[in-house]
Amino acid sequence: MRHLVLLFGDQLNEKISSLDGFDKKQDHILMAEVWEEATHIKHHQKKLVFTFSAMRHFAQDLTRRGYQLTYLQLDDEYISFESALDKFTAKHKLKKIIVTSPSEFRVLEKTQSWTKRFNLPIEIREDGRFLCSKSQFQSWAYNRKTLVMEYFYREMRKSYAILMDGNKPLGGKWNYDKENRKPLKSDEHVPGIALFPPDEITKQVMELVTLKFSNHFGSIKNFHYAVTRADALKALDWFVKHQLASFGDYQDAILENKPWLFHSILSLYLNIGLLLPVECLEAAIDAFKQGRVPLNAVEGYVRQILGWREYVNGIYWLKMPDYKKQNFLQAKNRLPDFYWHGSTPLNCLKQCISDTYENAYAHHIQRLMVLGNFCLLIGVNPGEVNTWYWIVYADAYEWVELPNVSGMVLFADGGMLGSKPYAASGSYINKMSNYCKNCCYDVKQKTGDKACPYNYLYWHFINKNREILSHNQRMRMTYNTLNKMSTDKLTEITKNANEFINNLGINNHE
Ligand code: FAD
Ligand code: DLZ
Ligand code: SF4
Repeated sequence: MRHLVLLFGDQLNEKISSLDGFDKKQDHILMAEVWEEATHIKHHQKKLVFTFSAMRHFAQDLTRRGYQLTYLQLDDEYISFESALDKFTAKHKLKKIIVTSPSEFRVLEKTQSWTKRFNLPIEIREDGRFLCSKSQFQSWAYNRKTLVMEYFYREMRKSYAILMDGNKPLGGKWNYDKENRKPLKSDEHVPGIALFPPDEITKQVMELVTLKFSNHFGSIKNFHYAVTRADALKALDWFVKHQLASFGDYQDAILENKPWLFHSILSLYLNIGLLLPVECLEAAIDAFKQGRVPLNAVEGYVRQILGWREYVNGIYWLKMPDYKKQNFLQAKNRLPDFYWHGSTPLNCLKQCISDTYENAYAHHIQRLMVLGNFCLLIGVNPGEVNTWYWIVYADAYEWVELPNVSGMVLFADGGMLGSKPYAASGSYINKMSNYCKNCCYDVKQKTGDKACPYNYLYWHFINKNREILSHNQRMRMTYNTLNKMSTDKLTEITKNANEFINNLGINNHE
């Protein structure tokens, strides 16, 4: 045996860089289900089913294509990648171990220590699935006063010549965000998503997860995600045919009991490797060129994939490991228990937690403006919020979860990712969703027993962080409004908010 390629569980693509130059006669692949990865955080049960089933299908696929491959199923012997490699390197004489750079800082650090441990050269190759390499992002970020995503996105559009008319953006505007904020009527038809019933392999994994991980968060029932590349490509096709045309218009909308709306639900497949970002972009742009989808929809989608997705990956690798420790607003409270069971009278939170529990998925505005916004307003410490998001979503890996949570939601990085906190009162949730109609609170009331808690929590948050945030130009109007508020009103807001937070039992007095 010449080279051993260790394929990590989120690198499920034949085009992964570690397989470049693979010699089917002399080289070998190792894939391993290991306890450390499954339990270092208590992943949602559906996420475990998705990951292990996709890994097993991919291994089967590669073997059919003539790759020599050893697949280790979860077993007490294989605690970690190291124990899997210990066993393998003891049996086989190798010249080198090759990996594509792992997507997580913790695992990269481990990998870098393996040369010493196994007394073998370890070749760590760049992950070519991203359209902006770590070094390209570093060059872009170097010496910039601000790392605003919009500027990065424009550079990416230019360098890949996507939706461009020469040097100018197609249609004259870089961004159609303002047109992409339409609320949806409750009776509006939504197309649903492509569903893939579990096959034998998935059913076996479901049994394993039920047996070993039933104490993890989330429902295992009704598993319907794609676990093969062929099915993930069908899901992409479905999105482009049935959802993309309305993706832009209703990007920020929320409806009760309609978890998918016009979202693609492709993040799972992109992040695990079953789909490549470039092929999602090509499919969307082809549909636009054929006149099947409007510009605001395709631009909205391109911005998410070519802009946000690449940008958060760039930020993660630029700023780790310090990024994880940031807590600009000094938030210390604990995460409310109901984030784990959804039993709360606040209907918006109850619905979003229930969707998350059922599907290991919630769409962007649910994650940002309902679940995240609440944690921001009640001052939950970034560590616990990050862990929750990392556990509960099937598409969650630290590289993408951390910048979204610490940067976009909690303003824990002091404004590197977002120029101001995404704090909002109940009226935003009422404008974009139909949750408030079925809630015991009144979204129109600002204070008092019946008032929507988001309303007084919002002003309490603004008031509490006055010293830190009032210098921010983009917060000027908000502070002008606060300054005009009567002392009585502000006292009532503070009283309501403190009582509410005390009743949650999350105060950390340390
Ligand atoms: P669509 O609405 O169809 O969007 C299209 C694609 O754009 C997505 O598939 C995704 O690949 C990409 N995208 C869009 N927004 C972002 C973003 N902000 N960051 C990175 N990629 C983006 N996304 C994850 O993939 N994993 C996470 O762990 C994750 N955690 C998040 C936590 C919070 C608090 C927030 C606010 C956002 C988070 N996101 C995360 C981003 C976004 O919410 C998800 O990518 C999106 O909901 C996935 O569903 P979709 O595929 O249906 O997306
Ligand atoms: C998410 C995950 C889980 C639950 N289990 C495994 C596993 O057993 N083996 C594996 O190779 N990968 C797994 N993964 C994905 C890893 O967490 C991911 O490969 C690392 O984050 C790489 O940096
Ligand atoms: Fe949420 Fe407030 Fe609306 Fe209730 S009234 S659903 S708590 S925003």
